[in-house]
Amino acid sequence: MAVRQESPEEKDIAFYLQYEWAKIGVDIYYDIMTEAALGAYVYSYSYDTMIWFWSGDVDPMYQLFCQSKVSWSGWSDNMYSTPEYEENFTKSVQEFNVEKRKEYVDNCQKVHYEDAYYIILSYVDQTYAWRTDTFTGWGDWLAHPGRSVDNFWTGNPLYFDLAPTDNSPPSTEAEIAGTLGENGWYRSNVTVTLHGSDDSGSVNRTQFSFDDSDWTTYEEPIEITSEGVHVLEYYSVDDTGNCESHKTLVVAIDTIVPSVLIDSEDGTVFTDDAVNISWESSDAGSGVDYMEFSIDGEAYTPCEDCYVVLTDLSNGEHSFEVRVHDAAGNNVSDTLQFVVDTPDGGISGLSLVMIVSAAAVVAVATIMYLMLRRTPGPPSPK
Ligand SMILES: [Ca+2]
Ligand SMILES: [Ca+2]
Repeated sequence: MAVRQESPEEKDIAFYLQYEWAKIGVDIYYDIMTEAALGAYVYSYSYDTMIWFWSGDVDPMYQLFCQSKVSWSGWSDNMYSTPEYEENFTKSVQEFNVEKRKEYVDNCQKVHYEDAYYIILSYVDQTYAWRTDTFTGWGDWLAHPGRSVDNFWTGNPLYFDLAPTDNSPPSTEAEIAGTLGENGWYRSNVTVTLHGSDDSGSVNRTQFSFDDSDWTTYEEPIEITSEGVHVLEYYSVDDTGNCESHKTLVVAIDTIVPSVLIDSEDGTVFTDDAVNISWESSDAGSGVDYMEFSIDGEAYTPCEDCYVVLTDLSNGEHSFEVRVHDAAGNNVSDTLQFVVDTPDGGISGLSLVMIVSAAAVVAVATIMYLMLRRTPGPPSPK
């Protein structure tokens, strides 16, 4: 007995037959072989018995044909033929009347049964398992039994209708609404809207996790209202179950201006030529990015430390402003109204101009003196 090695059930059946038939004195020896080897063996018609697999169409033509002489050296497994079978089979394929044709078909089955050239191994609770999620187009097998997978002969519509389902994951884009400041920081609350899309299917759901929270199904835009750096992770799944790789969105919010406080009080009188002004400043959000100061409303000058030493200020009232910027672009100022009162009166702007002018006059006079000295006289006799 030839048995397919690919079929565990058939190997079990062979073992069972050997065991049971031995009880009534029938010895069976079986060879387990590949289906390819079994096919070559069977179609050489040199075997004794074998176990193989057949399937059937809804229409009986295919199976009756395989038991007819016309399929010898073709689909016939066993070179079976009897005149009665051949006559009924030939009439069954020539008859157009359904009821009449059924008679010929039934006759073929009767011959088949009585001659027992095949023994049908029937397993009532035959179980099939296959995935329906990787292809679409299965149709309704109850309404159309011919579509089922075990009716494959003569171009089962399944094989024309089945199409691979969606194999690619969806994609999710995050849309951010808020007031974008500097360096990627937002200076307002932020609303994140997630848009999932799928090229060849439809998005089943979008999931998100905010600052390491449990994964939640996205239903409405996500409002982020707290200061600081937040991490939003998200992904979508399509109807086929394809899952997008997780994406990460970092949202940094800093809506609060830095703090700044000049150490001196308004009205402070400085009696030294070097006026020291210091302040405290910090920013708990994006941090202090840079500082600048202005004297008496003039242009801002950058400064790195929280103090300046001012010289060259004339005696009298002055104003000082320090402006502190955080990395998000928020800024704040503090001002100081102060008085300079030094014994020598300081060096006013006017006196500076006069000193520079005097220096320039000296320089011009020196250059003219040098040029006059170099003026060549008449050539001296040799
Ligand atoms: Ca997809
Ligand atoms: Ca800030």
